[in-house]
Amino acid sequence: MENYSKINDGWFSEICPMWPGISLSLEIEEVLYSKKSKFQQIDMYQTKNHGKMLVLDGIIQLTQSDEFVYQEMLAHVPLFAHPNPENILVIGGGDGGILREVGRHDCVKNIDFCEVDEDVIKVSKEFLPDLACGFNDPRLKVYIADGNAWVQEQKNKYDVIIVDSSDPIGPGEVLFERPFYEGLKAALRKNGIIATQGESFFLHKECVTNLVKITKDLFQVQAYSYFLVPTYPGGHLGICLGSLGPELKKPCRAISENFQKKLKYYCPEIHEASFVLPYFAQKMFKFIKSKKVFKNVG
Ligand code: SPD
Repeated sequence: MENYSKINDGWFSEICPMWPGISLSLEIEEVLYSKKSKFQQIDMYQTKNHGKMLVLDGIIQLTQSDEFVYQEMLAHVPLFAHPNPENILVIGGGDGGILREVGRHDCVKNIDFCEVDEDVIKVSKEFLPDLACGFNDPRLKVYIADGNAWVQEQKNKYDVIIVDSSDPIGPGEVLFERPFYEGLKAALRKNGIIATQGESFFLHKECVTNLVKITKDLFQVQAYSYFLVPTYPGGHLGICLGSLGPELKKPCRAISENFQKKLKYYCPEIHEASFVLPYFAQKMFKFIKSKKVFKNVG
C-alpha cells in the first residue's frame, strides 16, 4: 500500500486517503525499527511522550500510552457478552495485545490466533513485551496464514471471534467484505459472537454503514460500540459486533474485583455506555435495512 505519512523536524505525521485533510502528528525521538516485510512497511518509533509506536504502511497501529483502550474494548466487550466463552479465534493483531486481554479470562480453554505477517509478531516481541506477553499463554496456537482464507476452512468451532485488523486499504481490505463475514459466521458455534475493528462513524461513514449492513443481514443480534483513543484518527474507534444469540449491549458475566483491578478502560458501565451512539450515528444505522439470513446457525 502507498505510504503517504511523513517525518518532518522530528514529528511523524500520519497521512492517509481514508481520512483526507486531517492528520495526527507525534513527536518522535528515535526510529527503532524500519523494514519492509513480505506484506507491508513495518516501523517502530520511540515517541517523546507516548511511549513506543507501531506503524504499518504509515498508519499508526498503537502507542504504548493508550493501546489498552483498544485491546480491552475489542476483547472484553464480546467476551463478557458471552455466557461461557471457551474456544476463541483472534484474527490479526500481531502485536499480541488482544491475546493478552483474552488470556485474562479463566473460562477460555483454547485460543487460536491467525496472523498474516510473521514479522509484526517478531518486531512486537522485540520492542513491545508488554503487549507480546500475550504470546506466552499456554492455551494459544499460532497460525501464520491469510485470515480470510483460514477462516473459510473453520466450521462451527468458536464461541467468540475477534478481528483485530488494520484499515481496509492494503492487506486488511478483504477483512471488511461480506464473504469474510460469512466465513466468520460459519466458524461460530451456537451462541457465538464476532467483534471486528469497526473504524469511525465520523471519518469512514461508507465503510461503517457497510459493516453494519453486513452484520445486520447475517446475525440475529447486531450492535456497534465505540471508544476513545487519542492516537487514532478522530480520537475514537468503533467495534462492529454480531451475535447468534446472546445480547451484546450488557455484560452477561460478572467481572471479579481482581480482574477489574488489572484493567484501565473496560468496566461494566463502559460496556453498556459504549453502545450509546451520537444521534447522527443512530440515524445512520437505523435506516439500514437488513435482509436477515439465518441459515446455518450454530
Ligand atoms: N486506523 C488504525 C486502526 C488500527 C487498528 N488495529 C490496531 C492493532 C492493535 N492491536
